[in-house]
Amino acid sequence: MNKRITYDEALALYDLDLFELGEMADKIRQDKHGKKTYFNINRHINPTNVCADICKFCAYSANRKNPNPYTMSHDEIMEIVKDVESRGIKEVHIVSAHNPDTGLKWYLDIFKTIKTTYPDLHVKALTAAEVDFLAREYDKTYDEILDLMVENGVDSMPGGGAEIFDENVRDYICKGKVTSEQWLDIHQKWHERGKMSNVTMLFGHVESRANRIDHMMRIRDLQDKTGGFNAFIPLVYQTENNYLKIENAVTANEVLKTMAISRIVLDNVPNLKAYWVTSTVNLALVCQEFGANDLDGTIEKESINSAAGAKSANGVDLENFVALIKNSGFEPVERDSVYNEIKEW
Ligand code: V47
Repeated sequence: MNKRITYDEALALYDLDLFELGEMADKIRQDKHGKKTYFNINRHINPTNVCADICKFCAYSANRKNPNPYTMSHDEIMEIVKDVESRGIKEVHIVSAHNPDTGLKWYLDIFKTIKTTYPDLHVKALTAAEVDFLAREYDKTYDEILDLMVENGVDSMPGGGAEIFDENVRDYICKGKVTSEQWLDIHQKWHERGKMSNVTMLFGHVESRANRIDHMMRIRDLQDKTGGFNAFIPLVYQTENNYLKIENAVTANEVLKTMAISRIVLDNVPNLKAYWVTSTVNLALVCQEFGANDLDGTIEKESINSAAGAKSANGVDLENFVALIKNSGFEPVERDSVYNEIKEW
């Protein structure tokens, strides 16, 4: 059996030639998934941008730089869900800001309404950052909030809010939000309920390469205990309309290296997602040769990353998406939200 890579060895991988690294990651990808690239037909819904927290990297929440607060009514959300369901969309990915004015019921009732009306629609909702916010705001334990999520029909949790686990960087970019330990604790508790989730990493801002490896190692440790993460999703930091003031976007070389290294380090996480929204579609296609076996989905409408400059606001259409995967030499496979295969396109 291959020896597991250590923290120091993982950090040293950044010194390798990009293509050498790509070959190592591609071998792992091919062993796990062959040429298959997974995607799903999904719709992101972001019901409110009013936020009690101030993350320096965020361009989505209503604030001085984005003074357009909105909060959708449940009727408005159900109009969207009705429309997407009628067009065959199989997952709604519902993530909001941390709105202190709506009440806990507003956050939870919508899941129950969706699930009662459309039992087959997968509800992926509430990041660990939202769980922590709701627990604090409404004086509940994490266990209580997670139980309420299950009772109200949440099927899986997205990987948002992980950012970078290193405490110093975290303090600088999103002080006051869920801590790293709490983020991991919430996912552990979710997994202990037999539920699956994803995990992200926001990179390309003030963090170091060492911080990224530390982030991956903490994920690997939890995954050893629970096995509950479906996918790792490195999110490329978008530079516009936020308070971090990073002028130079991370290079494609660094994105590809980070992808490849995460494929090597996270030997226990089955899927590596190249989230085209933050990497661009073109680079996400290249990521398929650097370890990535998942391209998220058609998305349809996206608000969080597009607020920070990503050209993703209207998603991509299915035909085009499938053709791009095929033309880049891979096999597009539609999956459900927990990675059961639905259809080879
Ligand atoms: O947690 C915020 C990130 C995340 C910026 O689980 C930014 O399948 C880049 O988590 N530049 C939300 N990123 C999105 C997310 C996600 C997306 C797709 C799939 C899944 C999944 C999860 O967006 C936040 C934060 O890390 N974000 N601002 C920015 N300026």
